[in-house]
Amino acid sequence: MRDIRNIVVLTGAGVSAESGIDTFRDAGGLWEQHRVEDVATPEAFARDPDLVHRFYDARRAAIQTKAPNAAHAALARLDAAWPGELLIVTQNVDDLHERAGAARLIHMHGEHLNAWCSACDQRSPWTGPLIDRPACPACGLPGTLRPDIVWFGEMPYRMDEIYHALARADLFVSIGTSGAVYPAAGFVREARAGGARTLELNLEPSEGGYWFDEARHGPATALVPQWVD
Ligand code: BV8
Repeated sequence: MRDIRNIVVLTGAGVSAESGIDTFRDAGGLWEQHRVEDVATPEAFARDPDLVHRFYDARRAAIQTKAPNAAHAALARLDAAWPGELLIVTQNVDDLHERAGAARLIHMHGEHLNAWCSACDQRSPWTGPLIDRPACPACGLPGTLRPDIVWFGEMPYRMDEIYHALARADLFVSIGTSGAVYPAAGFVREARAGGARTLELNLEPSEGGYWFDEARHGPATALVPQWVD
């Protein structure tokens, strides 16, 4: 087996579950009887922007009351100590990886704490509930901000960098994701094609669990420190 120098870690909602942030399996369909797929789309935003703003304003407020857990902390320790290449790709839009200290990090599905202006196309730090139609910090226009979140049907961020890292990876570790959403769900196959070993750390087997060389099942706050340390 070749030495492990370059690592790619993919995280999903399961890594933040023990911080008290609902995963999509828990929240899906529970929120005002809407499936996330029905609320997290450009069409939903065009159809009913207040519904979508309420959904994201509520989730953003909830995130700000949560703290990183032992899994986020272990990944931050790995990031600080790993001498080779390391990239943490998160599907999550919370900022718990950053607050734990991770630096080599990509939010492929956007970030709750940013807003994106449809008038000037600038992204800026979120300043308050978007349902109140605050002015864009960059261009000053009111009512032009949307959540800086990649919705279903939209292209995830920084995919070139992610595929480049997957092609070079010696080890791919998927943590706390159901493997239900693409293109993230296909990363394990990209990594395998590049010759990487693949490891899944998840509460239960994911939809793509059979693609992994090894799988360990249990809570992330137990499995991730055990793997990192
Ligand atoms: C795109 C932001 C193309 C929103 C999100 C048919 C086949 C294949 C693909 C498609 C298809 N139909 C449509 C598509 C494409 C679509 C897709 O994949 N749909 C799915 C539903 C089939 N994908 C897209 O649209 C993507 N874009 O394809 O663009 C394109 C090309 C060119 C030009 C333009 C466009 C964009 C997808 C991004 C959508 N946005 N997030 C928001 O956050 O509000 S997705 C959202 O759901 C999350 O970000 C995440 O990615 C996904 C949920 O997944 P998980 O994170 O895995 O969460 P989940 O709850 O599902 O699972 C949690 C896991 O944790 C479970 O396994 C559980 O067991 C585990 N767990 C729980 N507790 C713990 C734990 N594990 C450990 N410890 C614990 N304590």
